[in-house]
Amino acid sequence: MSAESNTGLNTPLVGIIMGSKSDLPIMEEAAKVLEELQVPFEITVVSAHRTPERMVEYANNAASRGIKTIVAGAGGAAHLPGMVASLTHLPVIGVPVKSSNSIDGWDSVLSILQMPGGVPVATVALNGGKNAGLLAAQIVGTSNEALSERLKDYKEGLKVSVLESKKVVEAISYSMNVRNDREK
Ligand code: RP5
Repeated sequence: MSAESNTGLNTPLVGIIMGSKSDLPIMEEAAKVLEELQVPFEITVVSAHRTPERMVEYANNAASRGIKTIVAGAGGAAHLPGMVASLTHLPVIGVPVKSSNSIDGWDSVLSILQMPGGVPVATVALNGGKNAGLLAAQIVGTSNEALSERLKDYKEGLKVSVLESKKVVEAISYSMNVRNDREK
């Protein structure tokens, strides 16, 4: 699965990987936002524990294939993001997943967050697939003017939607006040 870009960039720039297919509902949020922002990506399963050789191969070859950043999600004893970061110079964004083998999510968060000095993983919130995709787009956008413009539009869209929701909320409180005044 990959997204086509209208910037002339068609090879995947972001690699989305996850420890298990069961992580997909969270990790596809990263894919969706990359698609929306027209950032070409690839998405696959790479398990640190069940396919360690595949993990090493993926991390070793990602940069030479043109990948600029890797979004890695895993749950429980979530070693995938940290191990991939140990094998590549590319920025790695870690997504802690609250999975079936996760006690309460803290295990996933801390496994990804508490990296030793020298091997950073940019860790997003628990189940934060969407923000991971956005952060990946922002990394790619630092060297892509068209994408950086789309990111500015995206941020502007957030502002507009909050201002719209503000109107709806204020209209509710206005009608409640009117009703209260009538009942007095
Ligand atoms: C982790 O174990 C995976 O990333 C997943 O979050 C969790 C459970 O995997 P499954 O048992 O659902 O395959 O390695």
